[in-house]
Amino acid sequence: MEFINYEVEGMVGVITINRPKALNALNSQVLEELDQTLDAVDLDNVRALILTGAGEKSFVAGADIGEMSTLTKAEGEAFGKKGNDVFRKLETFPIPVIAAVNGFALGGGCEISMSCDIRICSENAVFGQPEVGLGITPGFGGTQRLARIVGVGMAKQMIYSARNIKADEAYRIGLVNAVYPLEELMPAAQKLAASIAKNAPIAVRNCKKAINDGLQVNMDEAIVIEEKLFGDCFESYDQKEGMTAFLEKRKVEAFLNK
Ligand code: DAK
Repeated sequence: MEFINYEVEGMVGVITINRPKALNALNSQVLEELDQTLDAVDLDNVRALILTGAGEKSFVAGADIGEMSTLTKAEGEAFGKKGNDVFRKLETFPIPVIAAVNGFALGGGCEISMSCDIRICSENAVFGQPEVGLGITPGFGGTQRLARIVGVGMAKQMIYSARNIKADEAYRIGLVNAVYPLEELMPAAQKLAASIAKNAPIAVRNCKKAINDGLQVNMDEAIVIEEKLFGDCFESYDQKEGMTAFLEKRKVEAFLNK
């Protein structure tokens, strides 16, 4: 792979978008490589992912403006679909994904971070949806996910005005869960990922699915989704081990993802 690095440490996989000369902007090749990387994740052994950008300046500075500038309507639609498919794959990926936002997260960069389950960022992070200043709408889900995360009023203000916001404001409006000095960001992401990875994997996956799927339907249907995923945990080795350990007043020996 030219633009994606993937490393596994323990039960955590780290995906790094590695195109620092263009501030990790998303061109077609980056999107294809990211798609292939997600397909290759060993879900038997990896229990959480971290997504970050190479270098100290940028997470992802958006979709590649050079590549987009000459697209026809049909090509623009195809590019949008390519991005949307991989972003959706990330959003519905069976295991949790943490975005460690280490700098610019503009346009498609903000959008890819919003396809992750959790966002944390460095103090130099900058978020924004500058598309209307380029004559386009956000095309990788920004109009939909930003409104769901920070609320309709704030999302409309950010998108209509194309104003970038800094890390402290992103934290204040709930776009990120925490802000760290740059050098502490990846250790914090690793620690968070490890705290997820130590829990029962089937239960964690079912929680992700319950939250994601439940948000798409009304409360009556959402509760049924939760019931089914709750029931699905029973008779698993991990459910038996988790509850037996509690009753025997001992620590869980190991969750085995079965
Ligand atoms: N695309 C391509 N190259 C980029 C880039 C981008 N988004 N952002 C930065 N670069 C490149 C620069 O061109 C420059 O390359 P060289 O000139 O060195 O060859 C290099 O990265 C370093 O950038 P700067 O020299 O500009 O660095 P500065 O520190 O001065 O400025 C900056 C950093 C992030 C403020 C600035 O680079 C900037 O404003 N970048 C553009 C940010 C932006 O507007 N991002 C949103 C892109 S629009 C859709 C699908 C998707 C989308 C929309 C629709 N459908 C098909 C419907 C998504 C749209 C977007 O994401």
